[in-house]
Parts: sequence; C-alpha cells; structure tokens
Amino acid sequence: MIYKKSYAAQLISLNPPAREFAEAFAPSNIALCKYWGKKNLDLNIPATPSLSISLADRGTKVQLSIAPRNSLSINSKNITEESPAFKRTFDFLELFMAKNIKLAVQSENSIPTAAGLASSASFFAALTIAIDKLCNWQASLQTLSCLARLGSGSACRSLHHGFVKWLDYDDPFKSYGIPMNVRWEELRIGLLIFDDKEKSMPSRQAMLHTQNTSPLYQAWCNNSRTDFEVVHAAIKKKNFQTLGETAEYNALSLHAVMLSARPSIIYSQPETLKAISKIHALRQNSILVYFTQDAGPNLKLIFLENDLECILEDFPRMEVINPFSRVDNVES
Ligand code: 2P0
Repeated sequence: MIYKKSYAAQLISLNPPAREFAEAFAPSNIALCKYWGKKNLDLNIPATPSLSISLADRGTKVQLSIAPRNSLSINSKNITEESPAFKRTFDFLELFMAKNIKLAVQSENSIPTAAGLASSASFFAALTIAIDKLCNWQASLQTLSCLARLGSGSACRSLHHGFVKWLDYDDPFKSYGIPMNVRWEELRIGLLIFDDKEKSMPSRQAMLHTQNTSPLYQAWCNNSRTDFEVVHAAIKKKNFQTLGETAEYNALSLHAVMLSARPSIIYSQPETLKAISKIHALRQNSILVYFTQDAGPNLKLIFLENDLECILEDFPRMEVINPFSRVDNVES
C-alpha cells in the first residue's frame, strides 16, 4: 500500500517554501461522463474513466502566504479549525510542508461553493498550483494533476482548460487529467442554479455510500465505461447530438444508481424535475439542448451557440459560459 505522503514524495522533492506568497487560479470542471466510485480510497484512483469540460474563468483563485498560524478563508469568510473544509485543506498541505511551516489560505470562488458545482475541484487544483509556485517545484502539469487528485479526485481534471479525460488506470502515477486537443467554439454550458446552499451529503461520502450499498453499482460502472467511449468519440467528431444524449444519459444513470443505494441518496428537487421537463419539451421542438446534473439539485445545460436565444426564453436566469473563451494554459 502506498500512502499519500510517500506517494507525494515520489512525485516531487519536498523543498521548503522558496517565497512568502503565491497565488493561482484553476477553473471548475463539469463532468460529461462522471467519476463516481474509487478503486483506491487513499489515493483517489477512480473506478471508471471520466471526461469533463472546464469552465474557463469560472473557478477558484487561491492565495497562499507564510503566516504565524494556519488559517483558511473562503470568499472572505473565516473558516474555523473544527470545520471539515479546514481539516481537509491542512491535511492536504501537510503532505508537502514541514510541521513548523504555517500558512494562510485565502480562496475566492467565481462559482457557488458546495452546490454540486465542483468548487472543491477548482480549489484543490488552484491550491496545488499555488504550492508549486511557493516551493518553486516547477513541476509538470501531469505531476500537479496527480497531486491535486489527492485533495479531491475531480481536481485532477481542473489543471487544464477545455475537454479533459481522466482514465481508470490502477497505477497511481498514470492517474491524471489529460487534455483533449479539441476546441469546440460553438459549445456553451448554461448554469441553472436552484439552490446554492451546502449539499445534503458531500460527494465523497455519497460516492462511497453508493459503492458500498447499491446492488446496481457494478452495472453503473460497466455502463459508464461505454458512455465514456461514446462521449470521447463524439467530441472528436464534434457530433453534438451524440455528445448531449450520452452525457445526459450518464448523469441520469448516476442519479439512478444513487437512488438504488440504501438508504437512497436524492439530490433532485421539484425545480430540477420541472426544468428537465422543459428541456425535453425544447427537444421535441428540435432545439438540441441537453443537461447534466452532479451531486446537487442544479442543472448544467449543454447546447450550441445558435440555440442560445430560444433556450433563454425558457430559462431567462440561466448563466451562460463559453468554455473556450480562454486560450492560455491553466498554470500561466
Ligand atoms: C464528477 N463528482 O465527475 C463527479 C460527478 C460529483 C458528481 O467528482 O472524494 O469531490 O474528493 O475524490 O472529486 C465530486 O467528487 O470526490 C465529483 P473525492 P470529488 O465531477
């Protein structure tokens, strides 16, 4: 069994900080084929491959400074030492820092926190890039992706813009986000936020509970592997209908397997189901719009720029994101 700390030490040499302050940004990512379950709990090795799209300038900025004591603030709000977010952040930082080094961590999200909008992914990705700068590791994006994965599995996909795949290799040194060399300028993601409060059960716990109790879990894994291949090929061919249909199906299968856990996990709210009906009605009228849903009630719509106006008529408060509006690397 390789433990987290020795795994990290095999990826980078654990230098003391080379400067007093560093900051970094990483985008949120939305999975079009979901990660839900692990082969290795300690190292966050996924049971199945997943594929995401990063949300350009929507994500998390992290500032790290050497300080007299450890502290964490999220969106200017001080997080107490007893809170799970504090413990998770500093357990992660302890993988890289000597015990006598104390850090002030300030994080700002441009996307709602803990509402199933993947903010832990962008947080741990940005935090990892910031540590790389603070300690002057000059590590590759591949290495940083492996390290970010230790904070939160899906964080390994937030090291890149655009489409990113994460394969289900057993070897932890091969478990990182791989950017796809495809730009799809017309693609849009719409955020339908019904509830931006803390979710009822955090993803990490919900994932484990599903894996441990659902009799349908193995079927989900088998299906999701097929969905991954179909989504991957559809992106390469820019076949929008196949991409949308398969991403939507993958999200609904994810919620089905959660319903089959004991006790069931239900993230949808009445607004979620109303919006799904409207999306299906739009498709009846030949507007190609699809959705995906993560560990929360909110929906993310997937459509092409041409259909934006029609879709806004039904969802006037939708936030629209062009995932390809940035051309630079995440680290720059
Ligand atoms: C995803 N989610 O692929 C899926 C879909 C939520 C729903 O990855 O335990 O916070 O830290 O590895 O990364 C959220 O899970 O879980 C997630 P850990 P993580 O985006």
